[in-house]
Amino acid sequence: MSSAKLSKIRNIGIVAHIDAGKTTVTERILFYTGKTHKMGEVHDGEAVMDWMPQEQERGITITSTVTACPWRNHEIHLIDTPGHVDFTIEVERSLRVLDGVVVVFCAVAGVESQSETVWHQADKYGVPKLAFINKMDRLGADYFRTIETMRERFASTPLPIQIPFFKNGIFLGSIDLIRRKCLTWDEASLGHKYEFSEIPTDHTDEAEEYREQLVEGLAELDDRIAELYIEGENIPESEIIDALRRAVLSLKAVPVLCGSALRNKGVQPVLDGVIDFLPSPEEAHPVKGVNPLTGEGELLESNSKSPLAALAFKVMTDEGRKITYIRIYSGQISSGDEVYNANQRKRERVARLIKMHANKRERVKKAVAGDIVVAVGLKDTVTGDTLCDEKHPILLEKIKFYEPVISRAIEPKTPDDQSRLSLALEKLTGEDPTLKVKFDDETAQTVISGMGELHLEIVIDRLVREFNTNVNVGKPRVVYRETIETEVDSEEIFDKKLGEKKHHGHVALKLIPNTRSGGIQIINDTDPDALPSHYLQIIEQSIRDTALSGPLAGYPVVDVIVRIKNASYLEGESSELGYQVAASTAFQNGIAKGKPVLLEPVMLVDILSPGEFMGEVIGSINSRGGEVVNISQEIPISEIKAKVPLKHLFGYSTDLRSLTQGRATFSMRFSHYDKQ
Ligand SMILES: Nc1nc2c(ncn2[C@@H]2O[C@H](COP(=O)(O)OP(=O)(O)OP(=O)(O)O)[C@@H](O)[C@H]2O)c(=O)[nH]1
Ligand SMILES: [Mg+2]
Repeated sequence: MSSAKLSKIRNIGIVAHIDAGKTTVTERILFYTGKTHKMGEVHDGEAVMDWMPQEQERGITITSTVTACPWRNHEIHLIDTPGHVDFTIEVERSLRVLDGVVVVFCAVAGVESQSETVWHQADKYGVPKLAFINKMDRLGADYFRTIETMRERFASTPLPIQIPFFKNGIFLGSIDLIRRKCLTWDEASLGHKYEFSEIPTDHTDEAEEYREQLVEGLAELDDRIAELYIEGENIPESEIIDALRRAVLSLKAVPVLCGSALRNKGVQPVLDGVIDFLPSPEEAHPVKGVNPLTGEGELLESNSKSPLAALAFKVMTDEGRKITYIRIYSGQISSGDEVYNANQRKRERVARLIKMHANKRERVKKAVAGDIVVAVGLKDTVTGDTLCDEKHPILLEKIKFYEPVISRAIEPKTPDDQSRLSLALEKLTGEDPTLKVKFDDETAQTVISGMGELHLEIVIDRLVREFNTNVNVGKPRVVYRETIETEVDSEEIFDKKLGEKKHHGHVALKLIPNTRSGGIQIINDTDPDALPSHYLQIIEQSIRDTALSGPLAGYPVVDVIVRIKNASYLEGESSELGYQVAASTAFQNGIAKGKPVLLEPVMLVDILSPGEFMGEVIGSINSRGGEVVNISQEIPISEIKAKVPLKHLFGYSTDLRSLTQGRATFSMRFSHYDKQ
């Protein structure tokens, strides 16, 4: 593909808090770009993008869905992501492979907690944004208040390029500040047709005032506009669009638009905004990789002629087959090609390439830099692996995963279920890096752990429906961590003859309590010449493996600094097995001596409630051992942020609903681990 073609691609994600309207916006996009001929509604269980039965029944998105659609001679690859915090991994990995995002806000609820989280995630990956303030048709919608909150909370400047247009209190469309036009949508065509007309005279003053603010805001960020502004020139449309594009790509500004996806208003300008302001793969922040042979960093060129570099960002089972979503950063892949998996150091064959449209597909022969496609036939590739050219190996940065905080024991109902269970769990964990499975020897139960109650509920539902495996399920339980409270020394010598061979290993460790969230940190204090370096790697790996199960209740050990003080070497007798056992035993004994304690997950809870229930809400937090960290009292909805131990939050949504006549909502995300 020539670079002219690359400039006509946009890889875009739609991200936001749960229920902001991401899927509804995406369904309109598919409809207006001619990809679907019928508009599916989330609340009817008919959204094309929410194709899993679990999504349709609950009216929420669980798994991110990729689709491609044409607009203004460009090709937009779109990923609709879930807003529920249990599925954050879906957002994280989407942001990792996207070049730009549309952040959707609900005009009534404003900037909700998960929108804030995804905004910061996008900042972390340097992804430019466009903001769409949705649900302008609802009572209590407040466009400017939402923008004010964005200004307070985010580093980049929100610049409204539209203001809402109401008539007799009814939301009809928007006023385009750049083009000085009024946009209204035709209801009969379900918003397919829309009209640019002159701004009604009673709105011209307001429109000019906000246009002036837009130009002033841009002048502060862009020298070219500043010049024209000082000269007092009338700044042409094209200059504003170009300057805004520069400001968005450099992460300084975010254009803001408004609409009501459900009422079919305001969606096409979002597509225009994607083309006008968000980057093509060539303009996206350059992707870095490391050459595994030299350890040196390399910047990748977004070019189909360069050697292949692609990231596997999602693995799924589709009609019993394993499929792998990949983003190609440079080079190209044709079906039938052999590619090199640099993480696994293995060659893999791409049997087929498919372009996805929600859950429908189109076979393609070739995919090039900038594309997001599905590869069929990759047997060993897992989420986060890099596919490349064996002659030019490269490792792209891994995707960050989250550690599970909730577990449930499951037991197969019949021997047939038993035999299906392990295969089913293997497939599910292959798809979902945040799902962990452990077999508990003592109780002979399988324990699955994940990000939250909903996450595990969906896993169990899929076991039954997709894998025909019936299980009895235990209550949800908190996943604790273990750590030590005092510093200890621990030394171990392993010396045994196994068969004809002697095995020697000697390790002396100092274990020191680390700060919270410090993890396991291993520091080598031994003389560099004392021990061949591969034995040191064995010692480190053995410590990390042993830390997966602590002495108190088998939970992972965290927050310990491990100093390797000494490890003696005996020529001819030292062995891998010797150091492995010595390190494991020294670590285990040390933790048991170091006053081990349990750490519990504490969640950051965000409650939105009408002001009249504040007393009840705060009372409910206190009674659960929580601590209120912030209250912002606003009309009509107040927000309370609190930190509450996860073990006290089971069933909280039901309690909160009954306390507030169903009018408060809450969301939570992991905050930190703390002593009980
Ligand atoms: N009044 C009104 N309701 C809307 C609008 N957009 C979406 N909704 C409704 O809001 C609810 C949630 O919409 P979704 O599109 O599923 O929201 P989402 O952001 O995809 O939600 P998750 O994927 O679960 O995070 C649905 O009932 C929609 O019909 C709008 O513009 N106005
Ligand atoms: Mg959705």
